[in-house]
This record gives sequence, C-alpha cells and structure tokens, in this order.
Amino acid sequence: MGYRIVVAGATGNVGREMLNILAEREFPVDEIAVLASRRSLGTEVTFGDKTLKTQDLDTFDFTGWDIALFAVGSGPTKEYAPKAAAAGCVVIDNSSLYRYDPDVPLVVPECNPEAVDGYSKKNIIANPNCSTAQMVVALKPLHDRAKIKRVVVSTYQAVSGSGKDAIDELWDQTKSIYNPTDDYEAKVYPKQIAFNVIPHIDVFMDSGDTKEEWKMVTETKKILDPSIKVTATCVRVPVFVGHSESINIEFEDFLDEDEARDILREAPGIMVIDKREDGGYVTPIECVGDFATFISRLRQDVTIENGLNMWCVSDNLRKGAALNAVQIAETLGKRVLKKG
Ligand code: 11C
Repeated sequence: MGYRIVVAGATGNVGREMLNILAEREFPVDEIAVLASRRSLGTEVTFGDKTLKTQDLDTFDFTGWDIALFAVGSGPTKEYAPKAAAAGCVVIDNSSLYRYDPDVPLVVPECNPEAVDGYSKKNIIANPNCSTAQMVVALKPLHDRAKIKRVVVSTYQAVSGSGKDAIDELWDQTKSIYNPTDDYEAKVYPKQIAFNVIPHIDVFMDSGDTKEEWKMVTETKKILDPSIKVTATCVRVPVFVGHSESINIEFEDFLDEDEARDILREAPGIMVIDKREDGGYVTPIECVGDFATFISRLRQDVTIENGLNMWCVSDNLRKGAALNAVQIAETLGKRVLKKG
C-alpha cells in the first residue's frame, strides 16, 4: 500500500519539479491530486507518463490524504496549510511561513532526519530556503568532524529562485539588448539582470542585511547547530537555474583539505568534482536536473588557523526546493507513517 499525495501549486516551477521527482524516485503513490489557484485551474501537468488536470485549492477536501506538498507561497499557505493539517494530512511546506516556528521542524534529510518526528505538533514540516539547503548539506559532515565556528558565504543565485516571471525577465531583457526594437520594461528586479549582477535578494531588514541573508543565518542554526555563526551576502546573477555559493569555513579543530574532500566524497547528497585544472570544477548549468549538491575548489584558507574555502553548486529547484520536499516525504514515510 502506498500514499495518497497532494501537490498544491502544481503548475509552478517547484510544483512541476515535485511531480517529476516523485515519479523519478518512484515514491510509492497510490493516488495523487494536483491543486492550483483558480487562475491556473484546469491547466494540465505531467506525472510520469500520466497527464493530470488541476483541481481547485480553495475547495479541495484534504480528509483521507496522507501528505500534501505545498509550493504556493506564504499567502495561500497561511490560508490552506492549517486546513490540510487539521484534516489529518501532513503538510510539507516550501514557503518561509512556518520555518522559524519552534513547533514546526525545519528539515534537510541529510542533516537532521530525526527532526521529522516532531511533525505532529502542527502536522506541518517546513522545507528550507534553497540557498540554505545546499549549504547545510555540505557543512554537516564537516561540522561533525571538526566543529564549525563561523561561516562566511557569498551566493550567486539563479533567477528561477524568483519564479517564472523572473525567468521571462532575464530572457526578454537579454533579447531586447541584442535587438533594441524589442522594447522591454523590467517588472521583477529593481535593476537590469541581463549581463549584470544584483546584490539584493528579498526585502531589506533594519540591520542592512536582506531577508535572504537573514534566512541563511537563521535556518542554518535551526537545522545544524545554533552555535554556528553565519554571515551571508546574497547576489542575483543572470543564470536561469542553479545557485552557486562561495563558502569560507572556520573550524574549532584543524581539518586538512584532503581529509575534508574524502569526508565530502562519502557524505550523502554530495558529489565532489575538484580537479585543479581548467574546467575541473562544476558550474550551475551542469547541475540542472541533478539531485546532488556539487563541491569544487576545496582548499585550505591559510589566513586563519583552521579554515577551508569551497565552491558549492546545486539545482535550486531540486535540492533547494522540490527534491528536499520529496526527501522529507520519504523520511516521514520511513520513520513515521510506514506505508509503501
Ligand atoms: C531566491 N532563495 O533564490 C530564494 C527563493 O524563502 O523559499 C526561495 C525563497 C524562500 O530568490
């Protein structure tokens, strides 16, 4: 016997990836319902070799459904996730709404699978921000070996992190630069994204950090260890899919770069591609559609006592969102629900 699964937000970038990944990983699905807002109602989506018609999120009855993967943004999540949870369906939520709630586990299965067990306080489990997810997968095995004190991270984030309109903006703006008769007025970003980089993701906070930077700090503490200090600078780059991160780590104990590379090679969810030669590293375009978080450019930081630098790349729609959500469902299945 398998699960009765709901995907809410099935027509969006992340919702579609959730369906692809459920099918690719042969998640034991007995029945699946795909939900959308009224605006996208009736749109067809693909699940394996099936074509499914979307149903109305507003009127859907979650009674009798086991797990709902939500990819609808904080506003609709606020309205519909408590409804699903009250009907006995466990919500795995990709929005930021519940991530910082002490009664809601924030889970990256390679790091804190046991946290899933705390789902029952609200019947909700939160999925982290994409830039956090790939970073903590890489930090966890190193933290277990040498205890991380501080992380300095700079991100290079793809436009798909801002949704479909941002993908269109990069495409249309690029075309309009080549062909000035294609007039294009920016709708998503406050500065030109084509052939440019923008050091601003999400809203500004009083501290001067952006919310994206704050999320990386707060979520890393909740998932891995509250004692780890993190400082982040998050930057949008003209890449469609795949977030990249330059990560500088300071440890309590010395960790040699060769040992760190061996640890990461053995760690779940990680692929090390690190040859010190032209092209011996991973770029975002090469990680699209992959499950792994890729590590390259691993090297000692000799300016501090116990430091390492590395380059970390992953598909932001997969490990950063849909894949992690499906992995949470798999973990919940194995540890708690035990069907399939
Ligand atoms: C971006 N990281 O790349 C964001 C997207 O809190 O789930 C995901 C925002 C979130 O713009």
